[in-house]
Amino acid sequence: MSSESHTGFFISFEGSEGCGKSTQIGLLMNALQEAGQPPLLVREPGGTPLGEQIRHLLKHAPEGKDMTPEAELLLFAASRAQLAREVIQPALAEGRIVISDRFLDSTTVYQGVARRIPGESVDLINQFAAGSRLPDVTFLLDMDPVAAMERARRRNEVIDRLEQEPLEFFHAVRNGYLALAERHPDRICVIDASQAPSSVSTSIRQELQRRCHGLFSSSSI
Ligand code: Z5A
Repeated sequence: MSSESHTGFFISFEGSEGCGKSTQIGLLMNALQEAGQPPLLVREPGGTPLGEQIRHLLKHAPEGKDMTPEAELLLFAASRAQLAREVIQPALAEGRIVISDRFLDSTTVYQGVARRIPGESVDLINQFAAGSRLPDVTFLLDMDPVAAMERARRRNEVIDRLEQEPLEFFHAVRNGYLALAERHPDRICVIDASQAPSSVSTSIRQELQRRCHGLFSSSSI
């Protein structure tokens, strides 16, 4: 699919909680399977046995209650460092398509913009943790955070530590993502996530087809 030094294809999904990442990833997984390109799916934080323990600490463990922004940043980075080397890089080296539910842009925006950790520190730690391979394309599912949160609440799941932040936090996240997309227009593709799931999914497949010509048959877009 690519040159020897840049094998496989790496796709990440980003956006506020409830914007529809899992839904769209599921639809894309099905489409890629039908196209004969079964992808590998990973999530952040998590995706490895170590990363899943870190996920629990970050989201639900009582020990995380008074976590400092700096400790939070380093835990997300530790999870990513393990995932990148244990799972993502080997799969890409085999030429596979890898889909990640969040990757380093989440840290740039949540810890950098919303938690106000200086950008230079976040960039340095992100680079160290993720290594040299960045996503080939990132789908930013953009929508009003209040509407996204309402969608998420309808699932009736236990509310985790990050979800308890005030609304301003999630507005900062949205604005942070949009500013990041302006800085990386070639990599980050902004999709209107307020549309129906099938329309969002079509926009994503069309963009992938544009970047990887022939990935889908024209009848499946
Ligand atoms: N975080 C961080 O701070 N720093 C980092 O570096 C990283 C992460 C990597 C991870 O949470 C938290 O960690 C996250 C950021 C932070 N915290 N917050 N807040 P997570 O992994 O548990 O969850 P999430 O990534 O935030 O997403 P989510 O809650 O799983 O939502 P989603 O996957 O984007 O949405 P969904 O499950 O597909 O859809 C939500 C509901 O809406 C569901 O009932 C769907 O059926 C429905 N839906 C989906 N699409 C539509 C459309 N188009 N119309 C109507 N309804 C829809």
